[in-house]
Amino acid sequence: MSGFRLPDGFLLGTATAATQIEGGETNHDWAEFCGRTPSPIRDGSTCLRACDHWNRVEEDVALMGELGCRIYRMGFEWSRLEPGEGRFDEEAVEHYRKELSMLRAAGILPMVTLFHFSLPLWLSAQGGFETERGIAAFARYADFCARRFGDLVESWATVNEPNIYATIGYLDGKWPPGTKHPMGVAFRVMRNLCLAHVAAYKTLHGVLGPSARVGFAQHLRCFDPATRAPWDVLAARYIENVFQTASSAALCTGRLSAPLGRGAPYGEGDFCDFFGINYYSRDMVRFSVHGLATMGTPPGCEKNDLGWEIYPEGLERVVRKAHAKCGKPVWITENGTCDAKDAFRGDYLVSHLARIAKLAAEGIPVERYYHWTLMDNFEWAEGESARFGLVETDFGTQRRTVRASGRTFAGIARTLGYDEP
Ligand code: GCO
Repeated sequence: MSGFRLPDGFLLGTATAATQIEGGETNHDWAEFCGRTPSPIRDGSTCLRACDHWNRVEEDVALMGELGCRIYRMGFEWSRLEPGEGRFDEEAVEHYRKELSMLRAAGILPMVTLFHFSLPLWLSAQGGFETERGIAAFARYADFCARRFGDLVESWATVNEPNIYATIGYLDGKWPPGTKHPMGVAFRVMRNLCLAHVAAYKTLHGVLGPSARVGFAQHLRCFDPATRAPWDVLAARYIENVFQTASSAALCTGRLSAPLGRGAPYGEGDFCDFFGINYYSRDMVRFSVHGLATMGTPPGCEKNDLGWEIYPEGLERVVRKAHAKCGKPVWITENGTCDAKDAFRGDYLVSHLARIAKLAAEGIPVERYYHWTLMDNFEWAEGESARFGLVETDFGTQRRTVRASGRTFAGIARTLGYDEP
């Protein structure tokens, strides 16, 4: 592993999501989902516990200080802020305002994600983003957040990973709503989430003016053909397009293309101030007569605890592509790995940041890196079993312990460089 230097002014921090860390909230679809029998969560855990962050904000902000974080991507839990349709909760507003102020006082700039997978129950009962009502509801919520938090939030990620949300929730049925839907429904949800971003982008700038920084966090992967056979090559290209290229274009420009639709129902324009990329891994695609394609990993590759290939070059590839297409500064809004033993997370971090340093040295504007994630948390259908934290969480006692990789991160965050030991 070689050393690297990031440009002056480069910002590092961590990313989290409200549902994955806060605990204690019963008024959203993930809480309802976790409560089903048999449990749809691998280890039977529920997001009601998570990291109890709602009651430990101060401790966790101090932890970020220890890790040298200059930025932090956090989520608002929509159901806490808007527990009933059009009814907003002042106590939750106060809570988040306090948290944002605490971060700023610690010298950490807060980015807020407005939608990170959990829907208030009143909205999931209406079908969430299956219909355009979801878009209207989201725009109203964004308007509220802009007015009440605009003075404290440094930047905004409207929606998180429309493509992952639609595929795992609606195609695989492994996340709420929890049943497999026809492909058309999944694409409609993806489309509506992209348009919800466009609507929220306009709303946030409408309230906060041109200086607000608004983008999204899009999940980008590499899709490579498993063999050189033309059908595998075509399948890989096709999957890349339907999974991420079409939705990235819709998020940036408001214009829909197949399989999401046609035209620009919410207007065509320039709808991101930064391109937020969540990058984790790559899939090797093989054409299949049964369901279009199957995904795998290259033989003998290094993998994390969840079997995802560790492929740092992929980060470089997705950044190049996204920047070439959209021309905006790129922020890595998530990157990290599942490693309970902390055996390879440090190397993962270093090898991925080395790619960022290389891109920045070439003049590609990659400006920020938010590591996923601060501490082990409730990892959706994997529950508490999948550990992505720079900090280890003991869920029983809620004790946090900084891992060796956390210390590596802190060193890089402070010096903006890494020297090979
Ligand atoms: C996602 C989310 C995160 C995950 C992370 C690790 O990609 O599903 O944005 O909430 O926890 O990606 O899987």
